[in-house]
Amino acid sequence: MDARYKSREIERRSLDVDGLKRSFLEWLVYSVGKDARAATRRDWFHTVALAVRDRLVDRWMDTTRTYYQQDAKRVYYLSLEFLIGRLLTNSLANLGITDQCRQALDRIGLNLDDVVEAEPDAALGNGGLGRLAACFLDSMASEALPGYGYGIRYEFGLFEQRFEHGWQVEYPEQWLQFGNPWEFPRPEVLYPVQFYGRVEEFRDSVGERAYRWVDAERVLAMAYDTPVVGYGGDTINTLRLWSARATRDFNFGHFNDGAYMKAVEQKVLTENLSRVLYPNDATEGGKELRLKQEYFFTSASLQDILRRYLQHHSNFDSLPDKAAIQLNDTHPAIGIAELMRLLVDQHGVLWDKAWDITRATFSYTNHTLLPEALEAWPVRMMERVLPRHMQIIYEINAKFLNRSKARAAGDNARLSRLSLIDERGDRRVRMGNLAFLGSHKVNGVSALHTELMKQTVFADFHAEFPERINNKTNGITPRRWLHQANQPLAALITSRIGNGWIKDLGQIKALAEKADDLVFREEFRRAKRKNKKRLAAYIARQTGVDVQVDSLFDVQVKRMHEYKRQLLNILQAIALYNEMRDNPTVSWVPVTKIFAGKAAPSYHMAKLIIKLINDVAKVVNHDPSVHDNLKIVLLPNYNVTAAEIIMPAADLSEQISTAGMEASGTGNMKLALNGALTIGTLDGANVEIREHVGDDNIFIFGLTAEEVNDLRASGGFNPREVIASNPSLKRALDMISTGVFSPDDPHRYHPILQALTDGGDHFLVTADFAEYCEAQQEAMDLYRDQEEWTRKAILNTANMGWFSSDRTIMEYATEIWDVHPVKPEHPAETEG
Ligand code: T68
Repeated sequence: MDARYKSREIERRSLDVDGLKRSFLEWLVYSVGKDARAATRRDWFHTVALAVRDRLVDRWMDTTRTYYQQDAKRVYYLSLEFLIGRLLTNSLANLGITDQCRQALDRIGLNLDDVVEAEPDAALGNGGLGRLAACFLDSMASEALPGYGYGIRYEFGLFEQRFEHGWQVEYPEQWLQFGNPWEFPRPEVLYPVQFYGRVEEFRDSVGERAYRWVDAERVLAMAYDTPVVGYGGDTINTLRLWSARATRDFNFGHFNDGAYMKAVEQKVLTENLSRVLYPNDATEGGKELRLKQEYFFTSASLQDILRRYLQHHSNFDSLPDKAAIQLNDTHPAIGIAELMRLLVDQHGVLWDKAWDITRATFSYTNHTLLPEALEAWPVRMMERVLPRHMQIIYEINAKFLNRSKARAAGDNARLSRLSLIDERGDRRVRMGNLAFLGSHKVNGVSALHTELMKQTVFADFHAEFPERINNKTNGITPRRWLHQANQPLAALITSRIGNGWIKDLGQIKALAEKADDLVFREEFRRAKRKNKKRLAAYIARQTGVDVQVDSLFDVQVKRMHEYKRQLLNILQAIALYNEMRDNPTVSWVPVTKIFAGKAAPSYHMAKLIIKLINDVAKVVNHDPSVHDNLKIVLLPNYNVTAAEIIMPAADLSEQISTAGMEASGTGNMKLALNGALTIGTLDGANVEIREHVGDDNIFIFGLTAEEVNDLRASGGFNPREVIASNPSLKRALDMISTGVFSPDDPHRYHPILQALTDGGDHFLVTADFAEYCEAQQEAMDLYRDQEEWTRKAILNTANMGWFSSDRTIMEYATEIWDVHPVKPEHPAETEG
């Protein structure tokens, strides 16, 4: 090989400062095509990302090759969402070259932090569900598990949120606008995916009845691969995202009859399939394009999985020994019918055998109990879009109900609840039931949620298959959420207990004995203060509001939803505002209420609550009579990058959902790990957080899930009475209803007041208000005692080790997937 190329190749692997610097300068010129004097910050980001990418390609290929050579069992995580965020800091940290990179850039006169800022957020998800998938990718790679993520390469991620006159306005989010240096397009990895058409019956070679799907429309799924770097950089897994491409016949079919423009138009329409992420959070619209997205990525992924399997096998008997497919919610649940179709129609496997293989291969994670969020596709739509799948679903259902009938002894109500088809009203396919039936394991995402699954949505299935439901309490990756996002605290922890916690978060427990150490407390506070200063600067930049760094940072960041009860929080803020004005001579604990979160564009109530928070903030922040003791901010465009600034800076973590409604929550874990104290209900994973951090180190209030259930069942709750008997609540609501916060439109908040009164207060905001205010008071009182507060904050950090997604993912690996770590084999690095 030409010596010049050879030296360049070695350069590409070099991890020292000089090698990195030379790579940067070369990449800038030869790949980005810019002169150092003309390069923008974005050019430098692309340069650095490409140079860093060079340093992981070898080990990426080693990882893939090792899996292949060992024919290792792989796990395939199918998810319509991967909320990844930025990758540069993450890749550098996981490769262990952050310092070298910083120095190399320094020598060119650049600052790494500025370069990092030029990376757009990969926002291919709505919230917790998508972020969980991203944490799992990090943990699978860090635990050396042969894991692949499969999803959609949306051109537009979750919308950008801006506030105009306090109202949420959505703008397209164009993360790919300037190219994506992390991805590798694979134009040769292309699978056909069909829609519409009809099913034809025929006799196969042995005279058996068989079916084929004909006259269908065809779309191609093209792969884009992104390397997923595990901590330490040894294992580098793959995230494969599919993009829709029109077939070639589409492009040229009309050319000859002069309909060229029409053909091109058709191509654009076809490729719209992967254009945009649906911004739904927990409400399913029944939109045809959404169904097509679900089937598109699921079918392409399954074809890819079978192709990989067939490289080593000639029949499908051992598919379940070689592939575990995890369904992240029901979004990819059509995969169960698709695998049946591929096995039976395309590969000639007999039905019963195919069903055994399918069930042994799939498992399903449920993320919500909210009835309106359980996917149910109209049968008529399914028949039209996926006619063969509809047939297969009928067949699965008939066989299942027949078997159950024998045991149900005439209990028709029970049978109709077990059915895959909801026969009430327009007939619908219950995707949750399909996912349950087609999986060998079904899990919830916190202990409470899993128990409620057994008692509510899946009660009948649980009776039928008592071994199938299991719990896998969610977790978060300590790499992104502590090591990268909170460098002051990470450095402090490492200085005391070493850096083993990054890979094994359980070790962080050793901090507990430092909670009584005054010097350690002081340093812990100093780290928090640094983070709060950074957040204060961010708040000033984003909202123009100046906040006191030494005030209590009270943080509620999550999607805007009535069940999450941002309304409860803002009502308490109004009550506190009134108290402060009534008692100006009292020395108040200064409080900064920090909100952030997007509302689904069609969720009017959530958008009205956003407007209310902004309206209240405007009044409070400009009222001199509270002497800056209360500030309220609603940060626009909450995303992963904003979360990385907010989580480390919080003192108090708001986890105040109506008990029984938040499946788990993961923001609760990020905040507690970063030393915030939780104020929360006994909902989702809050219950387990309390068990780990201890009852004394968390503020629990409100009705329990059981009490909520009883209260609703008895119908014995009258919000008007509750309001009448609580003067501070009544006053807050009166202020809203008389237009104190909306003088331009005094009736603006009528729908909110209506929901709390005539509407019956479904989310029990008024019912929990008094106890919530008491808990808030307790938190403020404790905050005065900074030593005691810090002690509890340290105990929170120290006791959150169990909430690492490494723990979660290893539970999935051993209890659901039977997948084991595989260490990549690296050929000698110096080989030429
Ligand atoms: C969340 N669900 C749960 N859904 O609400 C949260 N839904 O409690 C849990 O911690 C988290 O999942 C992880 O398990 C969601 O985030 C969605 O984003 C969503 C998106 C589309 C349709 C329905």
